[in-house]
Formats: sequence, structure tokens, C-alpha cells
Amino acid sequence: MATYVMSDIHGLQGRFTAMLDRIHLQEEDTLFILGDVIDRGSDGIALLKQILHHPQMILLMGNHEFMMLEYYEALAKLRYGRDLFHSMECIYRWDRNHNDATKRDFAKLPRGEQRALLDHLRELPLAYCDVQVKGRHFYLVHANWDSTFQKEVIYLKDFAKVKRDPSSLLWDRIGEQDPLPPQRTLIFGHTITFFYHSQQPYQIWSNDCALSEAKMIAIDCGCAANNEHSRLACLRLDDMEVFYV
Ligand SMILES: [Mn+2]
Repeated sequence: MATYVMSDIHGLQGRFTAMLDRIHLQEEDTLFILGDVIDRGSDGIALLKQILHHPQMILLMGNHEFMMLEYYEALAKLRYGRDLFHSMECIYRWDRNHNDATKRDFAKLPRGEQRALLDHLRELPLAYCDVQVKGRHFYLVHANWDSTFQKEVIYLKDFAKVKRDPSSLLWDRIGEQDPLPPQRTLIFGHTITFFYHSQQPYQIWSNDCALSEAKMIAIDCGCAANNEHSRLACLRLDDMEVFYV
């Protein structure tokens, strides 16, 4: 019954498959993926489908999945001439973010599958605020935590209800001195760990050298950064063992 966390696979199916081989995911295990499965690499849509249909994998939304969702919603709105300015912004934003392969493969899907995929993206959790493993409490999110909601899992619709923008959870860069969620260890992707420790690039970073004591752990080791040192990391929460491929 192990619990694993990885993040920012960015369309690299080869790395993901190599990692699954490495960790030997068992039937009772859970794998949390903290967003940004698509874009940059070429297999984003295939990865999305694989992960969304896998009963043991829980995908959280990253800023790239959010941009994709907003992009196709904007295209639909433009057809009816609605929300012109915001819609154009959403279209340009995803187009500036390495979406070529994702767009190409999404266009090849039958209409019904496209709609189902977008519905699925809309329902993705933004944060798991209390994952308990061996008595330790973890807060899992793509970019940053949020104190607005006192619930275990946060969704887009929670933000819609209070008319707030979810972008801090998806886009923020957390600083080492920033406040942390009380009684939790925060685990996040999005900001490549090189940003926190440039002397030791492409390793998991934490605010304490012992992962067993850390309150803040960054796990995006830049696997899509396109150089031979960048890696995909996976952290097992039961014993804080780290795997790289
Ligand atoms: Mn990101």
C-alpha cells in the first residue's frame, strides 16, 4: 500500500514508462501526479488518456491542463462571439506555451472523446490538502497552497462558487520563506528544483536536508528541460525514498 508522487511529466511517455518500471506500482498502491502531464514533449494526449483511465493514478491539475481547458472553452465561446477579449487571451496564452503536439493529437480525437476529455479536465482536483501516510500529513498541489478552503480536496468549482481565481495554486513560485500550510508537509511541482538549489540541479529539493523532517518539498526535476542532466523524479511517501529516471 505505497503512495508515490511525481509531477511535470510534460509529454515524455518514455520517461514515464521507465519510472513505472522502476517503482513497480502494485495494485494497492496510489500514484499522485501533480499536473503538467501535457505540452513540451510529444505524448501529452496519450499520457493524459493513460493516466485518467488508470484506477490507481490520481491526476491533479497543472497550469498546462488549465490552459488547455481554457483554450478549448474560449474557442467555443468565440463561435458565439462571447467574451471576446478574455477568450483571445486564453488562446494566445496556451499557444505561447509549447502546445503544438498536444493540439495536434487532440484534433485527431473523435468529437465525443474530445468532449469527454475536456469534461474530465474540468473535474480534476487542484489540491489534496490532507494525504496521510504513516501518520504524516501531506498537502499536494501543482504550484502553491491556498488557505481559503477548509476541505480535503479542492476543485475548480470551489473557486467558481466564491468567484475567485484559482491561478495561485497553478502558477505561483513559492519562496523558501513563504508561509506553509499548518501541520502539513507541502509537496509541489511546477518550479524546477534548479531554482532552489542551482549547485545541485535536478534533484528533489526540500527546506530541510532530511526529507523525513521537511515541511516543503519541490519535485519537478525538469524532465522536459531538454538537457542531459534533467530528470523525472518520483517520491515514495511511506519511506521518502526518491527514484529518478
Ligand atoms: Mn507548471
